[in-house]
Amino acid sequence: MKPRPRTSTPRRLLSAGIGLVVLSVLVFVNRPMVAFGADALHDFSINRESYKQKYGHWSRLPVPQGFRVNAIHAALLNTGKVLIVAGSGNNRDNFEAGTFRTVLYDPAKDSFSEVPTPTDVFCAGHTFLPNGNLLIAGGTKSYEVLEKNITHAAGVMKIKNESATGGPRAFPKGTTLLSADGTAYRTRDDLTVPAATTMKHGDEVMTHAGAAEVWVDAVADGDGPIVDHPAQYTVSGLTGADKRNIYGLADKITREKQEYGGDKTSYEFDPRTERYVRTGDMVEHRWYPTLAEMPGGDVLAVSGLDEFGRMLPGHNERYLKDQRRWVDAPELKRVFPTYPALHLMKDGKLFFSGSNAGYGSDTEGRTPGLWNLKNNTFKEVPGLRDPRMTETSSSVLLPPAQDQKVMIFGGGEVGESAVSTARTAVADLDQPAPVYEPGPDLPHPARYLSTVILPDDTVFTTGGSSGYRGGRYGDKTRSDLFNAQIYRPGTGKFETAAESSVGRNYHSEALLLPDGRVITMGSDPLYDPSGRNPGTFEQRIEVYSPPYLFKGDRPVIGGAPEAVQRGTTFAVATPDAGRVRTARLVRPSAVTHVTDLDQRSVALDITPATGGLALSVPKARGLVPSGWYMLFLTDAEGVPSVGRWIRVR
Ligand SMILES: [Cu+2]
Repeated sequence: MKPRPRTSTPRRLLSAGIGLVVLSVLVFVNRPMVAFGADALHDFSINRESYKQKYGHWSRLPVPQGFRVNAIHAALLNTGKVLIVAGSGNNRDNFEAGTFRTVLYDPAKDSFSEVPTPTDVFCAGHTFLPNGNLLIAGGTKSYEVLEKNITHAAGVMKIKNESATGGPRAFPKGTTLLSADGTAYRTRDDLTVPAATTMKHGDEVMTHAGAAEVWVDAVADGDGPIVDHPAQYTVSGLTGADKRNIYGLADKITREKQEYGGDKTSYEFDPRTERYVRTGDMVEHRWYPTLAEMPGGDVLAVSGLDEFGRMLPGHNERYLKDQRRWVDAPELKRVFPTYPALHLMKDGKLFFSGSNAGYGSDTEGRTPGLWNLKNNTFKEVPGLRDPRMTETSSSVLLPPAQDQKVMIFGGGEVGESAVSTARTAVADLDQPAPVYEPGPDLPHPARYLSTVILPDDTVFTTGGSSGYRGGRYGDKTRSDLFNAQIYRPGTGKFETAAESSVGRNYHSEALLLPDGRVITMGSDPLYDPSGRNPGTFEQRIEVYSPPYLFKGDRPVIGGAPEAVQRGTTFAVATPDAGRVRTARLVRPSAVTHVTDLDQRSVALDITPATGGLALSVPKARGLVPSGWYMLFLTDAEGVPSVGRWIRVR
């Protein structure tokens, strides 16, 4: 161990004192210098070594112009690089131009590179697979249209085919449908309607019409073509039996707001080739789905908006990782709001913390609870204060994962509501009848708070805003929060951390880097500071160095196996065996909309061994899902090693 050279304490105090005196004089005698003086004093304070040791330190990451993107999704790959995905980046011009972006940031080399992005993965779901690839599914097929911009009536029409003999029928984009009074509507896409199917029930033959849905637009502008009730439509050009057998049905055709429409494409992002590799499509189109790891390593896609912007009514599906394809999962039908936070627990159940982002029923599917995938039962977990304020909250499986405790932070009421909460709560899911117990309040009510598990068994929380998308809260037009804090599960308290200098609200993310720092990105305010004009997407990136990086030498991992088996013990070489107190496998983050279901920290039992330590990996797959982890050795002062990548099989 070689101690890091340091200025001696008395010298540091002396220089600090002189600096303070000089700055104070500037502040008092030179009025025009006041602002500069205060800033300089602040700069001076936050750059003192003693300050960093207590609160940590933020720095701005210089991002070359060509790599500044709207960070909507971020994931740490097992190459140590950060995948930053924008897709169209919530920018209509990009969407219409087909400009979809993904960049990779390599923190080890401090370099960026561009990755070709085949479709608009904006607002897809993602999770890491056991092989280390990032499964990314869903995204954006169409952008929302606000009511004020809608010039003509439109809606979803179901085209039905009662004929079992004519085969599937294709209708090109622009096919006209007519209402009873002759009003014309045109289809927006090509469409194939399957033939009817027949089934024998005893002597009776039952016909089930084939059906397919398509978006239709009224040919004429204005309110005339609005139909506010279910009605039938004829397909223009069909005659005879065709005209009787094939027709359209629509619940309503209106000039209401059109929501974003989901996509069904799916990829595995390969960290080695750094490319998107197409898999089979999803069964459903999904915008804002959660991809949750299942106990066996397959993945469940849950919730989302369909291609017409409608909430999927509990239709979930699973990814068969070995076949690289999606299959319907009607046995797991269950309604959740969009981006539900589903944490994999030790026994294979998924805990829905209540956290979610954006859309869904006001009432159905918002109650926290344990979802048993074996029999599709759901056991509610009661006790959450402010239960109506779970939208835009965040939640995390507290470290170590063995404690089986999930904590929820902040959140707001459903939709564009001015109401948000500072509440936190912790559920101990190892209890036979788990309940949410109150945790300490956050310093301010917060939506979109980022939560990052650190290697020293604490949780760093940063960013967020009190108002909806950084907007008005109380008497302020902007409500970004710059305070950061570290939650210590051992004491159940928050400790103040250094303040960030960039506000982060909607569409922002933070994740742990292998070197123990935290990177923060994104933010998508609805309005500019005046509160009247549209906001600008935040493209600056910051990096936070926690206090443990200013406390001296870090334990060193000299050698470790590349892969280990669950339930076995492996050896690590370290010259610091004597001072290491904990060993953790930290699973890398894959985060969007402050929902990060991948990150978790698993405790390894430590025993002394020649030349280092022997570490034991727990047996339960629900505790340690297969995949890549960062191994951190941490000393009694909470100073962690640099993370070393290990694959758990
Ligand atoms: Cu979004």
